[in-house]
Amino acid sequence: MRNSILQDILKAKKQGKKLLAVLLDPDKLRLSKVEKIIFKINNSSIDYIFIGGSNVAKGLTEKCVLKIKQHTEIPVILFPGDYSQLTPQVDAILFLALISGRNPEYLIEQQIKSIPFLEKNKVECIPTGYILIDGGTTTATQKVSNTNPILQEEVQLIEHTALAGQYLGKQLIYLEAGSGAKKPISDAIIKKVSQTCTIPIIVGGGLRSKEMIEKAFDHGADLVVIGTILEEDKNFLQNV
Ligand code: 1GP
Repeated sequence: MRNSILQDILKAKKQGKKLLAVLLDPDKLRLSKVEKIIFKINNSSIDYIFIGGSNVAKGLTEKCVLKIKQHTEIPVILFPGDYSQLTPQVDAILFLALISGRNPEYLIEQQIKSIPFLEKNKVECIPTGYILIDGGTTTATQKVSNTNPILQEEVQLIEHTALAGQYLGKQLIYLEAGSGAKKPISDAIIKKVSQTCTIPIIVGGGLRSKEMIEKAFDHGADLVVIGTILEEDKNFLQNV
């Protein structure tokens, strides 16, 4: 039997192996293009395919996952914008709590609404503290969740939020500048959070070059997520 995704991520962290994921948003992905995109992903160093978005029509995530799964063995991890995106064909679900925000809907309500699905379907769930940090644009997450991101200057607040997440039992911390961010998560934030937390750190939002990805890894990111750059540069995956 295959290891759980979380065990794989923990093992990679222990071995100092850095992980790279692509984010595919069902709302932006055309089903007819999936095969071509997955071909490129299969021929790259991508470790995981994240799937999810802030505004996805009901049933679309499942259609995308089924199509992706026809063409790859790379694990597919659901990164849901809300509980309606839950689908059983994924290899794991990031069970998110938006701990940077103060909206109970995204701290506990959505998680409760997920329970009927989780009771019915046996899918690995990874408790993840999701921290939205200002990336210089108003993100879809911010609008949908009706919460404010933490300012990049508030390094100590970000560090304490991440640590509180760890004490609450989260297994991963996701530092998110937002898809298409102008300012990715700063080196100082990544360094501070990765030095304080013992759990793996995911970093995403606004990373648009190989150098930026490497810099995030060098400062302590264990897993980096890229999305927008794949739309902007169709050949990007050949070089990472
Ligand atoms: C969003 O962090 C990811 O969660 C990806 O961001 O689209 O800016 O690469 P980008």
